[in-house]
Amino acid sequence: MHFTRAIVRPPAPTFADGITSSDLGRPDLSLALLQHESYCRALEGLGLALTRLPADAEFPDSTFVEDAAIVTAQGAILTRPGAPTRAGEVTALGEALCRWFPELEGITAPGTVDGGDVCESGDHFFIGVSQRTNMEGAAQLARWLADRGYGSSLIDIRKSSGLLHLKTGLSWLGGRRLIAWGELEGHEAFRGWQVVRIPEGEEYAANCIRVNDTVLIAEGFPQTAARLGDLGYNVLAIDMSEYRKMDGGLSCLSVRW
Ligand code: CIR
Repeated sequence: MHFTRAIVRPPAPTFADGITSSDLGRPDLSLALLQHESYCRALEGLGLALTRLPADAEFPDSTFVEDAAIVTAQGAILTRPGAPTRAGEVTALGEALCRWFPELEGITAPGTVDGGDVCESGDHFFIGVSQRTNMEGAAQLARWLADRGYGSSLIDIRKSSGLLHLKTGLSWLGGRRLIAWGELEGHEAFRGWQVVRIPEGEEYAANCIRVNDTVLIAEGFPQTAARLGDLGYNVLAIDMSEYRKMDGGLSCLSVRW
C-alpha cells in the first residue's frame, strides 16, 4: 500500500533495561536517539506524516511501537503483547490511533500477538506463531483479517532459533515478492511467492521495510543492498546498531499506514 502516515516513539531513558537476547553490549541512549531521528527523517523524506509519541520510561521497549498495533487499509487492531513487561504499551498506541480508527478493536486474552510477527504482504498476511504470539492470538488476528477481506497463513517459528519475531527473518518487498532467511525460504506458505534469499552472514538485514518507492535496510549489509539494487529498488540504509543490541529492527520502530 502507499503509506502516508506513521507513528513513532523515541527510545526511553530506560531503553537499555528492555528485553534482549543479543550479546552486543548495552545500547548507548544518545546514539539511539540520533539513529531514531535519522529514521524519522527518512520516513518523512519518503512522504510520511509522523505522529511522535512521547518517550515513556515505564516501558523500556516502547520505542518498538510496531509490536503494539496492526494497521491495515481496512482498519486497525491493538495487539496483546506476549511479554508481560510490554502489555501496557498498547494504551498509548490506542490513544493515538483512535483519531483515525475510532472502531479500534483489540486481541483479547488468552491470545497474545506481537506486531513483529505480522508480515503484511498486500492482501495476504503471514502470521508468525512465536514465543510472543500464541495460537489463540494468531487465530483471532486471522479471523479479524478475514472479516476485512484479507487472507493469512500461520508460520510456526517456535523452533527457529534466532527468530524473535517472524519479521526478524522475513519482509515483504511488494507484489508477490518477499525477502527471507534461508531457513524460512522453503516454507510451504510461500508457494506462489518469489522469495529473495538473505545472503549468509547478513541475517539482520532481513528486517527491512518497503516504504513507497524505497526499501529501507539496516546499514552495513552490502550484499543485501546490492541484491535489492539489482532488483530495481531504491535502497536507503539506516544505522540501527543500538536497536540491534535490543533485538529490534527497522520495522519495529514504526506503525505505518
Ligand atoms: C523485545 O524483546 O520485545 C524488544 N527488545 C525488541 C522488539 C523488537 N520488535 C520487533 O521485532 N517488532
